[in-house]
Amino acid sequence: TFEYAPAPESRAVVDLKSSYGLFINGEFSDGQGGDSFKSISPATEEVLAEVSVASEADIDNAVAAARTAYTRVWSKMSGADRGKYLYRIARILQERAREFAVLESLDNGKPIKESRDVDIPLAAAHFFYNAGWADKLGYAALPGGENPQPHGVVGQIIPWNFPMLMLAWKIAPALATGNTVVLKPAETTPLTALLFAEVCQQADLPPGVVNIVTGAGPTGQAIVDHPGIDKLAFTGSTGVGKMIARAIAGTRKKATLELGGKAANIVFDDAPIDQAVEGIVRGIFFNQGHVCCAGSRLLVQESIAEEVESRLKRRLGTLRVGDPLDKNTDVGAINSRAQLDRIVALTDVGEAEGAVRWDNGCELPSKGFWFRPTVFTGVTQTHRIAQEEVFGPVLSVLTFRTPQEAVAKANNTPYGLSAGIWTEKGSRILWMADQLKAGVVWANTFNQFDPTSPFGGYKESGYGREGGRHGLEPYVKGTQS
Ligand code: TXE
Repeated sequence: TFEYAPAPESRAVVDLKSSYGLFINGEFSDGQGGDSFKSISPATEEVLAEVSVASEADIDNAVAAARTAYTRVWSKMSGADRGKYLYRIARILQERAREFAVLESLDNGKPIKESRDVDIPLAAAHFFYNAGWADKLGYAALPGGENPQPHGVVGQIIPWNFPMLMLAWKIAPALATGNTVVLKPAETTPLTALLFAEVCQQADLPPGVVNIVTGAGPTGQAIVDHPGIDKLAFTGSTGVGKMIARAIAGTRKKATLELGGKAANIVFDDAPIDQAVEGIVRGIFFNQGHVCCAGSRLLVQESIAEEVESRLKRRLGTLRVGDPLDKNTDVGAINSRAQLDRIVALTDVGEAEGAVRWDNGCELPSKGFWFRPTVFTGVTQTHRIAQEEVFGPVLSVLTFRTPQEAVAKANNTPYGLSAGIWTEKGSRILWMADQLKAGVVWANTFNQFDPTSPFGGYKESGYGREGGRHGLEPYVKGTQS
């Protein structure tokens, strides 16, 4: 292990407060229950800030504020005017991008080059994209035809792996379609959502249109159960997703659920190998593997398996693991001790079940939550590391002989969120994409995201789509989810 001093100059762009309240009806206030929790830096374990816990009474207030804003202001406003607010928010996000990126890396542990080049620019892009729809909903082919109707007040619960990006995926289409929002960020990464609340003030967004409430599971549960919520959107674990589906069964509430994944990244023997190796690395080590669509299973054709494995190990040796604020870092910190414990437990099972474990042997910082980029070879379909989401920097390698076998193995998990195919043959790409039970299929690339493209899963990966025109659908009446 080694000690490092977090890069101080980039940290200075963030005006970190020692404590944060809830953002309800356009203002910050402490939670009524008086409880708070600590948001800590996963890279150093230092306390970044004390954050209020929203109680049931606070959720009542947030929902009431959202309802009033909906009936008096937001539902009366023209789409063009709603769009102006969204454009304004998007521009402020661009102006304050550096501040958001540094705060995201501090609170989440992800490398600054990812928060700087992916999370924050994409979050702004989602606001721009949805702003463009706000006055064109009649052309969006949504239920409701020329006059699609919003649900009203939407409760949104998001995870910790892409805090700002998930916020943008949720808030931008909800607002564009005329809903108002009560959003809860994850308890390990609340800070960029609270900075976003400042952006709402800066954009003069009418009070109550966006409310940010912080806290853990019980706060989320209070949103799910609140009778004043018309629709829910959730991204997180399959367990909590199922619980939400049960909680709203028999009520008028709708829910969009984006849950886990166990994507196959499928490499054929005619693939451009160097590109494929980069795609495998990007597929699983991007964001420490805390990615629902991560390419956590490599399916490699038997004839090239040995070569791919050895190239992969060589490439992993070059990954720089460490300070999230260092521009050269490739792999940052694991988001929380709880997540690190889960990764350790499941990788121990992988070893116990007989898979061969290899890690890149890099030095790890002495404080914080860290896990070395790890590869398991000799994995079979029944191994738990081939079936369950590790949600960490851990790749399971399986082999196949024929395209049919690749499809059968790729589809053989409870999930169906994404998949990747590496081959020179266009016809094979089309055939595979059709056979794979995955909401997103990438060909000769992986983990590419764009606001114009819908994202979402099959099977236990959830239902409903986010992004693109399809991402507007769940926010208007007359849809299934
Ligand atoms: O998720 P939770 P956790 C998977 C991944 C990970 C595992 C556990 O495999 O290892 O889930 O992560 C809120 N009612 N994913 O425990 O608990 C919670 O406060 C309402 C995949 O962190 O699902 C947070 O805001 N809300 C995933 C959000 O749910 C509740 C991303 C997600 O946390 C609640 C995250 C309740 N009873 C984890 N309990 C993906 N699809 O990207 C918790 N929450």
